Amino acid sequence: YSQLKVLDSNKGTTQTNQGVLTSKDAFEESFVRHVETTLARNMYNCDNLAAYQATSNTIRDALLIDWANTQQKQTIQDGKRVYYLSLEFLMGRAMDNALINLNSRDNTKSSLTELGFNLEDVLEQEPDAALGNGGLGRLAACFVDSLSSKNYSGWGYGLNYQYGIFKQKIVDGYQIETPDYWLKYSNPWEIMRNEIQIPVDFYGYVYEDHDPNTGKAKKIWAGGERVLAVAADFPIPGFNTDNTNNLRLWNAKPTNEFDFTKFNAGDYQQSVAAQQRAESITSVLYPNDNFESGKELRLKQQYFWVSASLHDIVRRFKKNHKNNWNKFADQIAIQLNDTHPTLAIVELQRIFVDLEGLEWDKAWEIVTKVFAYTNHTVMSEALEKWPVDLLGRLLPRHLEIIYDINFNFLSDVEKKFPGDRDLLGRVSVIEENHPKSVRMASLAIVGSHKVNGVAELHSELIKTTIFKDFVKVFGKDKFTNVTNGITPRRWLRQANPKLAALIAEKLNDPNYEYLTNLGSLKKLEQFVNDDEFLKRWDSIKFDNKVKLANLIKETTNIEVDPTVLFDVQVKRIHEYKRQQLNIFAVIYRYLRIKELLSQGVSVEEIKLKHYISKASIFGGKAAPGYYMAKTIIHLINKVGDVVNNDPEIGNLLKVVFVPDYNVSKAEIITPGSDLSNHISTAGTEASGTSNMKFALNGGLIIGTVDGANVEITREIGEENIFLFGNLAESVEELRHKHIFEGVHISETLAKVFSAIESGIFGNPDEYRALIDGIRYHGDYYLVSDDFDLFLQAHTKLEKVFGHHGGDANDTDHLHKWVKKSVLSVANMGFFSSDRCIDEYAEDIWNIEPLSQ
Ligand code: 9GP
Repeated sequence: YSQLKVLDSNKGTTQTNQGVLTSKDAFEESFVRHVETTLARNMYNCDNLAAYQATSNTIRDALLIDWANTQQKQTIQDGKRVYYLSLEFLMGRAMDNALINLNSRDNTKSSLTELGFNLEDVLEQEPDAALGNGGLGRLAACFVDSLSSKNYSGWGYGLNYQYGIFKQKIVDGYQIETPDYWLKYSNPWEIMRNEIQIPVDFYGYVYEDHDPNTGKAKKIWAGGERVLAVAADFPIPGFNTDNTNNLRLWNAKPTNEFDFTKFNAGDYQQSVAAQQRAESITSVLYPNDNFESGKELRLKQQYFWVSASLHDIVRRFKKNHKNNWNKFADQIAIQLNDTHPTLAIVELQRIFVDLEGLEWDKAWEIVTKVFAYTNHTVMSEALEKWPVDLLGRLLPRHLEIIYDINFNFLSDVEKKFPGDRDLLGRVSVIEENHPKSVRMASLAIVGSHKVNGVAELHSELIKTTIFKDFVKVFGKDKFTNVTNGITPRRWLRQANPKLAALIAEKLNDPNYEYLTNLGSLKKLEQFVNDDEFLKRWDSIKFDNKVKLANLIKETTNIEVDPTVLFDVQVKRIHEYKRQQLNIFAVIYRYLRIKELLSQGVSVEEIKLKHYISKASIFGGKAAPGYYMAKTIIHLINKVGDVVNNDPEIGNLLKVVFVPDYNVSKAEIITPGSDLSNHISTAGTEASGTSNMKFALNGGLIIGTVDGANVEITREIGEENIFLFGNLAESVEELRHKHIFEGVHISETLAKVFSAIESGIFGNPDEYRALIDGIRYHGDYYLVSDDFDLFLQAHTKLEKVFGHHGGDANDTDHLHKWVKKSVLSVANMGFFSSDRCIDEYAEDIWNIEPLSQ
């Protein structure tokens, strides 16, 4: 352990000799020391949990050295840094990822074995850091991994929620939410920085005063409530590099200032309660995905987080550059992950004008160079608007600044488009409605130099729909696309070690360098006619399916046969993602199979001529207040109860709902799928990233022409994906038709509806809203239009899958399905989040990697 750190302070950097990462003796010594000191236990009663804690502390010690060195190096090189502001970082588990990125997995595994532990069991002890809802938060987690792995100087800023996304239980088919107190055993990966405390104010009032030195008028924001933001840092190791960036998450704490007036008035309890309330700001993650709830506490969270982050950033800048504000935009880029951090624009303007005394125009010029905004959705219910009254009460000075920003902006628009009052109304940051509100997306666009969507189709759509007027005002160059990506370290190497190893072997790349150069997967194409290779590929998939079958057995008690087609849809439950389309198709399949059986067709014949055996596997959480999504979950579970308990059906069909879908379950489900569903109504899914994860793990996709499916198709080839459904350009027309001409329910869908209405899946009233929404209320998500196309796509793909039943010598399956699987993996290089971060760095942030 003592050899951990070899300082070479002359060069201003430290070199590391991280013995614990490479030497068994050093690891074991550190492990024992942590058991005895950090945990105050002894080796005789060291269980798996203690082993996890001692191991993570050991790895963390090594990580901290890289982290400290990186911060020192970044400060010395003094290049531009990007700050990624995200209200969600859905990190999942940290240990396995750290072991992989630090290249210490083998040493740790064998050291633990010598100490009497099994690495896999130890890894299982770690709770997921579930500080996010879905794609948006997971994207942020992939981005910080890529920032480190590609040697950029980049920090994440977010909130350190005590309760992450709720845990989902399924009771009698219903979703039940229980709190996720993930910090039960403390978090070895967090470094509490109690010395970094930033006061954040709320409420109060604004008055005008005069600067005693210059005599100029200035605004003072006074009174109100004060909360402290205390930093917790999470080192983010890069893969095959020492570069270790920082993820800083804020905790809300009460100030030491105590309200003595209340105390003297005998109201001690109230002043304590007020202090306790402070902590509630960071206590819980809002469990909504693609939906804004508009709650005051949410706005408080947003301001608390951006204010602390901005003051921290400005403080760091001033340490090196004093008040040389001209350099600010050369040193700092800030990316707004969705509109949640938009108040950062206002806060930086306030810091410059009110606190640092800059002229308004000068300040605004810097602000707009610093910020860039990523839009992640076109869905109106997810676009944030804050009532002016609420915002003005909570942040009175900010509301004034927003009005000033808007006044200047509208004056410019008026000059450019004189007399176009409608345009002014549409682009205004203030929506003159009831209630009057602040449009956060408009504010984000006005205050940023670039706005990007997250896949080509989505980036085009925002330019022609929700942000059309802004394209007119600012010109199209301000709008750009950066297609999302995923980190292949977690989503290939960690989730699918056998496949990652086979690829490394075939690419002759023992150090897995392809993981930071994912384009080299292309070389796999040369093995596509090699039967031995295809068999190995297929048998790895089979092993992963066995693992998934075990997870299903453990969590639902349902047995699925790993030789059948695993047909998966795991993601947040949302009407636009259309899990209802999928379960309706499952119901149809069940009804047809029953019909065939009743006509005397044998199971064997059904398998050969009609339906191959399959397991439909679902997973995902519904926002607690989202009735329709919860109804869909209920229906899936009830269909499962009927189908799985029908003795006639056997392994022809199983329907599974895996409870509490999260990152660590995704690491098992993704590699274990044959087929995954990405079947959103065209034009609604901005990108999707699980589609990338499945394809990178050799699963094929059934999908609509939506989000990143479009580019996945382009990369892997149309023949390797099963596309169906109406296109985005027809959606408006179809919706219109539904309203004016009614919805056409095909014969197949009608059968499904009448089965549900017959009560075989429980009380039909429970599904009334779901069915009526389609039949009588306009079928907004076009389930009726795509249903038969979906069934046809299934028929087609099942022919390709064949009846292989896990038989590696079934050459038909090998040559048709497995080849497609290989070809899709070989062409997924584009979807590495490393490529994505390089694009942001070059086109938006203007930053270069650090020299190593
Ligand atoms: O719904 C999008 C999803 O399509 C995308 O992949 C993800 C990351 O860009 O963001 C999601 N959007 C939100 O969660 C809310 O805007």
